[in-house]
Amino acid sequence: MKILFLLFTLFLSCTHQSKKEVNYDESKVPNYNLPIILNTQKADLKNYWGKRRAEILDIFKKEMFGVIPDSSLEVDSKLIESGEFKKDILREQYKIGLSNTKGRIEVNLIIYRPKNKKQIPFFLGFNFRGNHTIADDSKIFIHEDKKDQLPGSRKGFWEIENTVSKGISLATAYYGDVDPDFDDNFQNGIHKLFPELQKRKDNFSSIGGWAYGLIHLNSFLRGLNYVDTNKIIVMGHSRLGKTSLYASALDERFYGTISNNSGCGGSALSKREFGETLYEINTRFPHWFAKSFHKYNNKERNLKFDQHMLMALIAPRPLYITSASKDPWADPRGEFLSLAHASKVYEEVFGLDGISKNKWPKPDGHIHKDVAYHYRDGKHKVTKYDWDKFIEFFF
Ligand code: GTR
Repeated sequence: MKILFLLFTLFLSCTHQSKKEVNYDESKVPNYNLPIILNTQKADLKNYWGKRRAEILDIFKKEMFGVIPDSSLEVDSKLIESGEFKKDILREQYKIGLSNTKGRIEVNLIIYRPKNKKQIPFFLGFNFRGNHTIADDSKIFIHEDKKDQLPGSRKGFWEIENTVSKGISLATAYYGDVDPDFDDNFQNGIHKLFPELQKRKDNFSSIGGWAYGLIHLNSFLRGLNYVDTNKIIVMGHSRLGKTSLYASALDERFYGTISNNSGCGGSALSKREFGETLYEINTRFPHWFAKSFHKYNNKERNLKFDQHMLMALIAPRPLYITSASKDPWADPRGEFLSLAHASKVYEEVFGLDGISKNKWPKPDGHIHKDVAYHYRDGKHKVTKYDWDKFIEFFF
């Protein structure tokens, strides 16, 4: 009997699928070896990077976010409403159709832009609760699926007047329009247009789907005559900050990238196992990543890649990572270290100014070089402090 019990315990510990206590103690971070991004002595690093970049992107597709459709969807659009929101701030609401032979989905995109300006730079990002929550603007259509959300309730996350008064536009859509955020075995949203991509281990995931959606919204914006196509910055918070990193890795037309408090599976190094772990994230949100990523649950040490490599795929374009001091679940220090390691590519391949030699700033400290980081004192969210810093860095 005793032997049976021992064997059973051994079996349980071998499967490693059980919940480990979440670690918030720096002294308990395991010793880890980070996979090296530039594993070469070659002098011609730019040439080498072309191949290495493709290899790393392939790892992220196969092992983490899943495959992305080869082809683009058809994009159709209709301007359904426009008007003046506040003095010199225009609002436009579009219905954007994304389709192929299997079907069509509709994304509601809202744009706020400065009046009388051409060649306007843009922040593009998804919102969590419907467009009607992003401003106190009674003209915004209430999202059918988000009627429970109060109009304007998320205006502090977006700070539209602040941004637009500085000559910058904002475009946003509810992320659930692209793919509803629950595990339905990929039957709805954008996935229903690609059923053939679901049988594989590196299946088309939800973060993959959102990123693919952002790529199409980027294409749409580029077709508007007032957009500065050289200055479209993809922005995302939390799960959508994980998405902005992947979207920018896939779509080099994005000029800049912001990943705000994106934590596990976003900016934070998984191998530190600090705060949210792969077991935690894959258990609670099994649809966010490809099935192939689940084998790393409680086995972070087996990863042959980590999040610094995802950031490196964005080089040499400006990249902004943030953390918040009251957000240990996202592992602020791991978010900073990830950017410090990714900086090697900015510095060694492109001769840019990274943060590899910088110390982790204190709360409310920031570092703005060719990449940027700030550590806001406060909670897991987006605030005016964040937007002010983004604008300071990018413009
Ligand atoms: C949490 C999740 C995080 C983060 C966050 C969010 O529950 O564990 O990884 O993405 O949600 O997106 O708000």
